[in-house]
Amino acid sequence: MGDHTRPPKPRISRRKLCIAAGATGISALAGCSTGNSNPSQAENATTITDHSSPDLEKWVDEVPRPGVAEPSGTKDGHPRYEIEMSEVEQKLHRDLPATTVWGYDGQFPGPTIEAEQGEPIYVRWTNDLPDEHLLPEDTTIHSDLIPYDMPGVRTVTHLHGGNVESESDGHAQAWFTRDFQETGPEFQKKDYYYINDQPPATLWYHDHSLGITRLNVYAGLAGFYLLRNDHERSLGLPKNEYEIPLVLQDRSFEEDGSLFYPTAISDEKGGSDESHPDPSIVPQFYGDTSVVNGKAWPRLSVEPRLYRFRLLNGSNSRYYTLKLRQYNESSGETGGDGPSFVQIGNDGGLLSTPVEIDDRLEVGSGQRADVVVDFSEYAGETLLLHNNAPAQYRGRTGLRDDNIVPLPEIMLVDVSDTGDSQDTTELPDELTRVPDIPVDSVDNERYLTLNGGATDDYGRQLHLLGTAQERDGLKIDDPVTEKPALGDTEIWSFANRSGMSHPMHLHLVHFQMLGRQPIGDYEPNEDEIDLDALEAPKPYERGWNDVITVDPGEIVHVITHFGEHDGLFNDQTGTYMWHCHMLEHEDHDMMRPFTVLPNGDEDANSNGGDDSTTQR
Ligand SMILES: [Cu+2]
Repeated sequence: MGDHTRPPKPRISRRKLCIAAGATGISALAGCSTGNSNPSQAENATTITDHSSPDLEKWVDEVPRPGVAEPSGTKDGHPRYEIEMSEVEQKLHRDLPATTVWGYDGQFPGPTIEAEQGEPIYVRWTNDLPDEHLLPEDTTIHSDLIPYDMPGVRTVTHLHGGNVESESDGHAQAWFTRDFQETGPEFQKKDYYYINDQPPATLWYHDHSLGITRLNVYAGLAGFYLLRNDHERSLGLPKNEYEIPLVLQDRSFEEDGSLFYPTAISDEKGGSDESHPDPSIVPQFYGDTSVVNGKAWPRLSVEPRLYRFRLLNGSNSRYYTLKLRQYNESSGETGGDGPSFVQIGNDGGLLSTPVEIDDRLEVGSGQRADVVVDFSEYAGETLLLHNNAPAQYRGRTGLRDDNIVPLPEIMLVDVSDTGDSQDTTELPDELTRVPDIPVDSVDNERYLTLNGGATDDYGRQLHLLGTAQERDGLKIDDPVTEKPALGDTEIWSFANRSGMSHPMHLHLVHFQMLGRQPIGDYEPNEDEIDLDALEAPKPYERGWNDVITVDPGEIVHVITHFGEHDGLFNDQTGTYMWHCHMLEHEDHDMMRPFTVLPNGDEDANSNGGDDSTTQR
């Protein structure tokens, strides 16, 4: 479809720009820290806390709707898409010069793929990105696994939440460069096959390349993938202009409109450590500007009626705890509560019944919330989509790090005085059948640890995932320890031994949360999982999930079935990833493989919990 022969645009790297700025005395050029007396840090090393984005006027741009992808042809009788990743200039705010971003089909966020249950599609994700990365790349990350001297930018697209074959899953080492010139060791095919044999859900696609997922997604490589079916359509949920996908992201900018991403780690005093490489990966990223569907500080105009929002946390690290509040635009003050979110679905599809979220709606990185909001009582009012999650989210320990900005204001909502159409939408009491995965069918229990105690060769904190036997953690290229067999039901118990919350994600499968408990209350070699002792899932944690938040000092138990379950999902074998979805953690090094073995393979194992059985 596209012309792949166009040469890459010449570009001056940020480092060269900063050197040039220093030489000409333009010290005010944003992003080039000056007066750095540390000889081992180049002049461009900038921490998160060093940087402030331009002070943009809020609420001047309307929230755009993402475009919709169109197939370019067919393959084996199914629609075939060809979606190119390329570097484009895009206006993210009225007063900000155009920003260089990476888009799918030239768009940030990428175009929405509209898919239908039971109708497979093919997608060829193509890479037409420049030779040099848009953002400073730390070449010490997985330097034994990544050929950093190779020309080109590595990309691979993962369909997040997709119950897909392993060859099309977007394995972190299935990366490829422009025109597939170079490919990673796990690369298997160019045309990804999405069978779409799973319940309708808010899925999304994003980059998943080993070691630079955080940078590729930050540059813009993410988009929605909405899977629908007749049953969902029969529910009469708000549709067309009343159904709006919203990807919430945080970004930071330079004065010239370019994206800012830190290159050095802040310590408690706000400095950076001279022993670190430059640029260095950072432990987490928190931008100071809210970006929704690719617009900074936008406003959304709605009618006084029901809307359906497909909320996606597409930020690298940030948590959102959301509520709509009344808002006085002239004074900037927030007032009382606005309409509640009524959650109708989460990561893996519809809930069995709508759930009104009385308190805050928590959405961790990678998570989706399918919500309905009734604006009919708020005609003529202005509302604020308000977030009260601290940047360094700690769940219920309540610790905060004031060094890093919270992001309380996400988006403004203008409710018009009158609607264009008579709204007859009514939410049904029952949405779909969500069959429980029975705990008495469990074949294996796995005790999986989340750790923050290790450091890498440069003394930087390393987050690692471990097992009951290797509690301090394993690296991505250590042998696969999680090998369920197709048809098995397993409980995965995520034990968070680190100091912060982590949104844990499994590829391929959706799971149901059984509950959470303090880490000391369950020892897999001694205890059975006592379901009655667990704290119940939050309303937004019900149903099918593929990301779950595990707060520090707690264990979260989830149950999943590998393969078709009760007429839902489908059978797949092969290797997939499970990881923390904070992208800085995923890159460094909180990601591990799991392999679904064919049924009857004797290698299928349990890593802990061994002979213990679940008490019910
Ligand atoms: Cu994490």
